[in-house]
Amino acid sequence: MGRIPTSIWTLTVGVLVTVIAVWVGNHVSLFPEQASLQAPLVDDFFKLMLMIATALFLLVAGTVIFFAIQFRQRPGDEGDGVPLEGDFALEAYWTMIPAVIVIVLGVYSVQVFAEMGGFAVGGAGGNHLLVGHHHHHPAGTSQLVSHEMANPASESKAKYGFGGSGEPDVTVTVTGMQYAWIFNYPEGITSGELHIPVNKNIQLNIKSADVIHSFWVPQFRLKQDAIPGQNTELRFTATKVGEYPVICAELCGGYHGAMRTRVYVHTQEDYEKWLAENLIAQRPDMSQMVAVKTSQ
Ligand SMILES: [Cu+2]
Repeated sequence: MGRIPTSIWTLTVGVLVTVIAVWVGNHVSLFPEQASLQAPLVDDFFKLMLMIATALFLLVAGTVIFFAIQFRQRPGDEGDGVPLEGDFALEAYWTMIPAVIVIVLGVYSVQVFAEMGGFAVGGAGGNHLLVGHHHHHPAGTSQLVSHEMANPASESKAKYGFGGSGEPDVTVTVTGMQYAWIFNYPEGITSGELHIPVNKNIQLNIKSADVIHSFWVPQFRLKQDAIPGQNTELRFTATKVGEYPVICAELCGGYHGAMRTRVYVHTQEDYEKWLAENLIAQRPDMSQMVAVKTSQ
């Protein structure tokens, strides 16, 4: 072992650590399935972090183990160790390398944030669309009444969240309250579950009726706070038909753990069917609401 130069050893260890780190990054999957266009952006970023973390772990743990064995106390050795103090080159390296890693991750994360629409909040005016939508419906009055009751704050643009520049295909108002999520559709439907079509540009206008909640769908890799008095926005495209959990990710009270529902990603056809079925099912309630309103 003594005959092999240190540089060869360093190179070998470096190559080995890199190969293992890259393999771990590409083969170890800690996340649930990807079900949105945004998911791969988050996962690629996590993959890079996992590679760096694996390499650092191997280097640190490897060095500790190697030194413990190589420089262990030999029989009959009762002396002190060599008096070492400070090493400028070494300290410069172990300051510079983490600094570079942090800067690279920082720049990359901002890029992912931008690609997901983090800098384009309120850009498309999805909230305005909600208001303008009534004109397309012949049953204008009933739509308007039920709608404004459901969305009192629908005109205010979101300041926070993930937006987009194009017009959304489907806009849903999401209300977080202790301890449930309520979904209001422009068509006048109110649901306890989120139903959306696959491969469409979805905009959620998120608000809270009481305390701070957080709308989270792990399979979409998306999470957005519901803040009382301040609407937020979430723009995404679901890519896989299926059923995924919606979880409140902000401790909001005693039953926070039970604040869960589902998001159903349908084909366009099934989504339209669901819309039609629920329009019919909810119509009696809607005309009742109108009747009450007019009789006052
Ligand atoms: Cu909650």
